[in-house]
Amino acid sequence: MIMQDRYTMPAQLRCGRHQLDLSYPRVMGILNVTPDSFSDGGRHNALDEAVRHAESMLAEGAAIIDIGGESTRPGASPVPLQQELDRVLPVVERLVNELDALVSLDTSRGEVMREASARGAGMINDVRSLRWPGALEAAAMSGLPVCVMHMLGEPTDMQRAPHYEVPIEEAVAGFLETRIAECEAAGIRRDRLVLDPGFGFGKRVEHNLRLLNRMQPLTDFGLPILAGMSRKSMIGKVLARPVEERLPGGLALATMAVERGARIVRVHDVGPTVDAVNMTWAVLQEGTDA
Ligand code: 7PJ
Repeated sequence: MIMQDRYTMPAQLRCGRHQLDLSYPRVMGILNVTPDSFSDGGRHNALDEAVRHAESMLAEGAAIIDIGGESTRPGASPVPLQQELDRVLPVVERLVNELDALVSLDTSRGEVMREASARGAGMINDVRSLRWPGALEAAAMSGLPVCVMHMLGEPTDMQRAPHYEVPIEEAVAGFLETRIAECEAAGIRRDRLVLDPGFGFGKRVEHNLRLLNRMQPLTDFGLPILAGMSRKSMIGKVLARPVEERLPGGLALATMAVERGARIVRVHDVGPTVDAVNMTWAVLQEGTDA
């Protein structure tokens, strides 16, 4: 494993026509276009409403809009390919053409990656880390940065008694090390990768808490880290809050993720998170010339 400190990681990520400056923490706004999106109640599935929602997240300071057409909530099954294409492609087109947004595509399918990159998407975000057939090749061909995420199992079964033989942070780092090697072997250069611990994906609440507290094995890769904990059940479990009351808990987690080295936080509530991470960053930067 190459040891680097978190400040030597690539600070600029070329995302198609966009350049993403990661010399400070950035916020990725979640735009679900699945009718069953658990925390939006399916309210953002109409095209116009999706565009309006993205526009407001950009106005609140989102650097990236992450579009997902497949629900990966625990227990969910994959949607048919055509349905995923029909859901996400019109949204990609409008966000790129009308808002000039940096769009990331939350997908595991090579076909969706190809079509979305042809329409101007700037990043690939695959919760399955390019393990589905054809995904590695499609991602490599796109030339776009890829977020590779740790997940144990599949969304259909991942929360059924997840168990690890080694400490969670070692399991996640080992998995990501293998995925980095596979990506590099397929022609995806290391400086195109973003790493994600995969909070909530095949992890118990104790695993999630420990992983956030011990991110160093992940930051040691010297690559940007993306963390997604917004409204997740780890907040619900610790604080006994329903999904619509998880913002304060989520802000605490976003703050902590940045303090532990994350450079992208993936959230539903963009405005409050931008303030939380900018405040955190000001403290972390005190005394430097940056
Ligand atoms: C994540 C994601 C995450 C990345 C989802 C939800 C579930 N992509 N897609 N990281 N979570 N990279 O938002 O609650 O944590 S879907």
